[in-house]
Amino acid sequence: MLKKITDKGLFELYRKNPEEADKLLFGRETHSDRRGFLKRAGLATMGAMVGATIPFHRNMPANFIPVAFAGQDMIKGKDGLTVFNDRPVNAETLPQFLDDAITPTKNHFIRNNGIAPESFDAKGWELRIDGLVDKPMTLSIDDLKKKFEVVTAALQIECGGNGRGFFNPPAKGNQWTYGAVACSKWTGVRLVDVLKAAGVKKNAIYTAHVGADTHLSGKPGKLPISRGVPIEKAMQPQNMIAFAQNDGLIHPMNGAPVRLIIPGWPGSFSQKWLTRVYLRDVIHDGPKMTGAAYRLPPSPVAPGDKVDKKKMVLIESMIIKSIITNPPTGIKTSDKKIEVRGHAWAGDRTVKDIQISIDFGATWQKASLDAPINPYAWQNWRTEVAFPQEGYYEIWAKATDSKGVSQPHAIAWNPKGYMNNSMHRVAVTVG
Ligand SMILES: Nc1nc2c(c(=O)[nH]1)N[C@H]1C(S)=C(S)[C@@H](COP(=O)(O)O)O[C@H]1N2
Ligand SMILES: [Mo]
Repeated sequence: MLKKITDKGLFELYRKNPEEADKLLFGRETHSDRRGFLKRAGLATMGAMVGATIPFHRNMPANFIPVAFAGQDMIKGKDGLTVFNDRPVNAETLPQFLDDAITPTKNHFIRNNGIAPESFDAKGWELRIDGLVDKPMTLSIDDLKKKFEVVTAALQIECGGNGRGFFNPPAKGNQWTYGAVACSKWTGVRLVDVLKAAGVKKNAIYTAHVGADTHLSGKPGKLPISRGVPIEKAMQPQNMIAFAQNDGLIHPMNGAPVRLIIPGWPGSFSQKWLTRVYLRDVIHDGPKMTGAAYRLPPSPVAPGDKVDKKKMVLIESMIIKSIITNPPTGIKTSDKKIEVRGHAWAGDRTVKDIQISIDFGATWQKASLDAPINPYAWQNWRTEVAFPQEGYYEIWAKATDSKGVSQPHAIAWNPKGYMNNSMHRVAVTVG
């Protein structure tokens, strides 16, 4: 097996047999157990591949791909990501690499349902706007720039399954921990301006989004994902057809050359490699819009309960959540005072308060919280905590939204593993 991995390379092995590759490298049995560390054989292999021993390998999180591999095509231009798989590519960002107020492109997570298109070239790209509109249009990226007002905004995108990795019993799908969220600065045109130019017909009630990626099965014409939003949501001015990320080109894995951004709602609405938006007079029923996809039980259920698919309801706005980006979990420090900081967001709402505890929730201190720099940007916060003596501490963060709803301790379990907004906790040892 060791030979297999050195002969073929890590990514080849991941492509052929992800379970086996994980087990070999990280010594974990299933996708739901992420606690593995590099085991002896895996460590030797990883060492051979980076060309040296890895003295601090015990600190390497499961699945963490060393930056020495960043030349690999799938993650070129990305850094600090933990890769779950490469077909399709799925990779999240460790909380400490989400520390910036605006997420650098290299740290923006990747969530692909299918195989990315072969070309990310803006030249010749066509975006079709049709369905229930008065004037169907085909637009180039230059047309977008010329015909519509160009806008820039920091917009937060979170995958609906972020935090799924902590579900017990586990829910199938990517075992995201904290890092399927980002807030890059995007430039593009407003979706509403484009829809208005096309003329929204009276009977249009839903959008439908199509991208240029292909289905894992390779079946021509079969879409990996096509989601849509109610027309009232679509007409909100913050939704963007974006052609730039952080003043540069959009990263190929983040949807170059053009993508949709529907901030505050599950990331799945934000179609990458956007080729078509059409308007419908029914709730869109494309792939990942039907069945149990992106749906929650109508009322809370006990962990493991079976829920009738037909009763499940579509997720719209994401909910109040926060992340601690400093300190990184597991650090040892001799400082009795440290700055704790991170971000908080609340879907269509705003965050009004963030509280920090270092005593397992007995007492809380208020952190200083910035207003969003524009609607649908995440909000940055910081505070200093003082540890009374040496020892093991946990820092907990709890945000509250504009309607007074706070993050819970416990996970609101649901069959598909969505919307885990339980408090983020990091471990600190002082001494
Ligand atoms: N065309 C296309 N768009 C897509 C997806 C996809 O698989 N194909 N994944 C969606 C999901 S589930 C999420 S969470 C976001 C993630 O955006 P990112 O990969 O740029 O971080 O893209 C969305 N847009
Ligand atoms: Mo997602």
